[in-house]
Amino acid sequence: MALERTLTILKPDCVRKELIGEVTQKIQEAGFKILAMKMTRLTADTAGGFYAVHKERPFYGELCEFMSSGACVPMILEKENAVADFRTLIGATNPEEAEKGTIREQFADSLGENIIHGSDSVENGKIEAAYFFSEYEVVANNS
Ligand code: FUP
Repeated sequence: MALERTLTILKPDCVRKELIGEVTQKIQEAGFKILAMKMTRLTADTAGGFYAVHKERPFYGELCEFMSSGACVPMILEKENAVADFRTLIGATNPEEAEKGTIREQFADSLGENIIHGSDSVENGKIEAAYFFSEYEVVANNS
């Protein structure tokens, strides 16, 4: 299996609920190496750019409002088969449909406020990583 990178965001609800530590621990225990990490706050415009693929969807406005409602913590993660394994770790988009033990099942309240993002492909992961990090902020993690 190939070593891959994926982009995650601990969303504003994750930060507000003071779950940064607990969720990050689950990510690391699942074998993901953190190559880049920061706390930042999106504006409605930058959130809209990140989710531009959903521009025509009815939930787009609420999504941009929520994603810009507070601080978030994006990270670039690396692991073999990272994209698929991370989506397994976080569970279905709707926490009511997420498998038991997944991050969304454990911590998320609703479809709209579902704690965490994970890239859906290696290609999108690269685009999303570049949205938050310059190449100088991505550090090799050999530990
Ligand atoms: P995911 O890949 O699991 O992050 O899900 P999507 O890209 O389909 O959706 C991105 C975000 O839009 C979700 F995290 C939450 C929000 N969303 C809604 O609010 N309502 C929907 O019906 C679908 C998605």
